[in-house]
Amino acid sequence: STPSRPQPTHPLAVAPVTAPEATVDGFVEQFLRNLNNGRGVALSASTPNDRYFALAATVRDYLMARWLEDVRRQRTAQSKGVAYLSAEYLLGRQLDNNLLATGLTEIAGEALAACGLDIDEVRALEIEPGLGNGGLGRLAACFIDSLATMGVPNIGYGIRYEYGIFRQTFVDGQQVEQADSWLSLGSPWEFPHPEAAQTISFGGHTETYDDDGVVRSRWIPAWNVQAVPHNYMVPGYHNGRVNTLRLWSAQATQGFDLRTFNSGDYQEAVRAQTYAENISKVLYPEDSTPQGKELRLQQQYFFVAASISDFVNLILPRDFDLTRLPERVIFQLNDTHPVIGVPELMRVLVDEKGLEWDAAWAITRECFAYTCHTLLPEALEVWPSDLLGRLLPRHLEIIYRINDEFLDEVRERYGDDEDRIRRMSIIAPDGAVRMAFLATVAGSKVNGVAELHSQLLREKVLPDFDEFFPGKFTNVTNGVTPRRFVKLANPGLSRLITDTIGPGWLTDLDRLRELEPFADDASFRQAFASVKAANKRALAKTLHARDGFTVDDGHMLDVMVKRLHEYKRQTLKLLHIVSQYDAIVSGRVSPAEVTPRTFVFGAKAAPGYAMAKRIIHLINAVGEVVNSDPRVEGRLAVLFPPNYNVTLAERVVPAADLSEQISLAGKEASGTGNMKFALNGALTIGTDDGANVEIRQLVGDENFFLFGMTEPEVATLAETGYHPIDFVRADENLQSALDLISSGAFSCGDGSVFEPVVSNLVHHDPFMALADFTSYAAAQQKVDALYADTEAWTRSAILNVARSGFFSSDRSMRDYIDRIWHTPPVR
Ligand code: Z2T
Repeated sequence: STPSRPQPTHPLAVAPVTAPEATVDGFVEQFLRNLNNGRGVALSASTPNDRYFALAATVRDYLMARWLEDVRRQRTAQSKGVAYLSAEYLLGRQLDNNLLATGLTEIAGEALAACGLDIDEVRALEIEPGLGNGGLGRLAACFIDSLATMGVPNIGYGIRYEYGIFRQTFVDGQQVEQADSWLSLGSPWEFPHPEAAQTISFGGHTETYDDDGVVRSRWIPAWNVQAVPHNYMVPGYHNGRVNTLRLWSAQATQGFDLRTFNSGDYQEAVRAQTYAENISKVLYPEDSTPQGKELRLQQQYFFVAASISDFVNLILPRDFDLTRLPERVIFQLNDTHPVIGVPELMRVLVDEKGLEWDAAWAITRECFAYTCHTLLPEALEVWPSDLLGRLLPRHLEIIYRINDEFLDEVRERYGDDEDRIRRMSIIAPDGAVRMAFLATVAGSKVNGVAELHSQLLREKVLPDFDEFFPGKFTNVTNGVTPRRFVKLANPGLSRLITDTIGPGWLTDLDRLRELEPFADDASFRQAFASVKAANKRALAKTLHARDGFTVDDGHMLDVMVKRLHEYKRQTLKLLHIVSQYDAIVSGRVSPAEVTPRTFVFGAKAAPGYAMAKRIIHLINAVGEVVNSDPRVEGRLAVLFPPNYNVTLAERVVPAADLSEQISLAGKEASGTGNMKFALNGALTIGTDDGANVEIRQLVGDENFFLFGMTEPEVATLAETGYHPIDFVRADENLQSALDLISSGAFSCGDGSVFEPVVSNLVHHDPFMALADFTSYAAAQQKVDALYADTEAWTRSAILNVARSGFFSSDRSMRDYIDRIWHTPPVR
């Protein structure tokens, strides 16, 4: 029931509260009010956590009136908005971002100083919400930042995991996971609304019934949970706009479900409660190999059903004509994780709202669009039909009907081409539901995340669908938010850019082009190089405090940070390091001939991915040996700070000289780290894969170190038969690097420790690292040569920055709006 609307008579009550005054005095007063009234402590008695909470609350207070206004507008205006459905949001820290958005950074610093506090100390307390695995979750966070900055109505929907991506530690060089209890001290950024909880049902069976002569189906669920919304502000940059991120948390219901779940047994009732609340307990840490677990399907349905109901029943007016739903919303499916939303919207429209099937299907097809983020076959989600039928029996029925009608259309077009029908069926021969197919059939558009990826998606993964649905497939190349990854992460570079080309570039990143002529300006190069040097020193400080590492000032910083996966080929990089080390210790080169480099790795392995964990162990083992071998004379260092996350990325990216983007061609859908590095003036050594292709085209061949096979060459080699041993025999540096690992040089003489890694490479090498080694090593020599010419290197680095404006997520959002969403900004 809707509560009655208040009829205020007091003039202060007719509009949302006004923001505190944006002055140091105004900030101090509000901060102290929040500390006293919100935390219940005096400044003199406050803990660092009290101060962090009060500071966050103060920033919130400046955003509140704008937020309430945008929420109101969302309900009353007739405009179309984006409902972004994503199981992951890798947000990173909020405080600095929200200070930046509001323009309060300096005022806040001064205000805290006036209270005798150091804002840097307060800022350091924030635990980042790690509600994502990697690129896909971080992309969602960049997109909602851009939408707010562009004034496009958007709600991000997702899951409020109690535990985000695990905290990685190393014990004897091996990954050990710890729970990420990011909420243990509470979060000052969320607004929980338990009173607005949605009931989400599961299990049971379906039955048919007679509805005035029409046979209809309905779902009799067996149990349910409450989905409690937690709202977060998503402020635009300097534009007074604030969108909403709504994350759902699972809470057990009392009553009905507990009774059906047990027979009055208290122990059992408590168990059932735990079972329900497990749904939002923990993020699945697999980035590319979904495990097909029932709990994961529960998570997916849980947040998608809550989100669709929220939009249809609460955000739209009560009497809204649902045939016009596509005029008000596009549900963007961030990979297949939310695809169960397709049959859910059908169920809502047909079973709950009483629409005819055909009308409901026409609406549904217009309301969804699907983004695919992978090409790895094992990453394409499928759900066994028995599991789906047990958990969501009505949805399985709906999927069967969607498939039957779709295959009828295929038959109409192609006749009884049974082979094609088998290939295109949403239901696989073993009965499993292919979620990417369902998304493709239902989506108004299907997009890949970089040009090459979209092309391979059309030609190799879904060719039958591309032929069947002309115009449905499109590309939107990923992007990253320059607010977080340039302005916040790299204040030095940002200042230099603004001093050189004026302000405005941060919301119009193509304007970085105006830096191009300055690549030839010696004093600009000098300034640019000193920013990079300062960023390196800042990283060195961070790594020293965090992990006790030392970074030598004169070293090139060579960085590979991303999830650990064989297709990304951390082993290729490692083999090159080992071969350089080998060349020194075997006396083939003198240390003086080696360009001094510090290699930085950052990578989490999925906890069940044994090979990935062995590779982490090997990287640490190599580091241990190389870093302490006096024969190296300090020319090489391998650093592997544990627990790489957004917060660390913001330190590492601006400090990097060289960005390693070395996946096997055709495997990395896009990559987004590659964009962050280029925008911060690192040069890329990379394969012709994902968005590397576009980066190289934009920055120019001469400012990019390309190596390795192209995707067609990879395909040909795979077809003709790949024998990694041939490549070992052809390159003696590779041979001896492998031999050195096998000899136990990095495992106290025990060659068996890393034997699985070596033999997997030599005998299988599923991602052809050995085939690309020679070419990689040659490209690394070119890196050394250019690095030796400081001025030429800096010139290239500047051109990387100047020519990477395309990779702003603002541009990605414009592309989605123009090609897929048709949701213009609202003034
Ligand atoms: C992920 O981060 C990505 C793809 C996935 O496929 C799953 C996860 Cl968790 C199911 C990454 C891609 O690997 C990367 O190339 C891309 O840049 C990123 O998504 C964003 O599109």
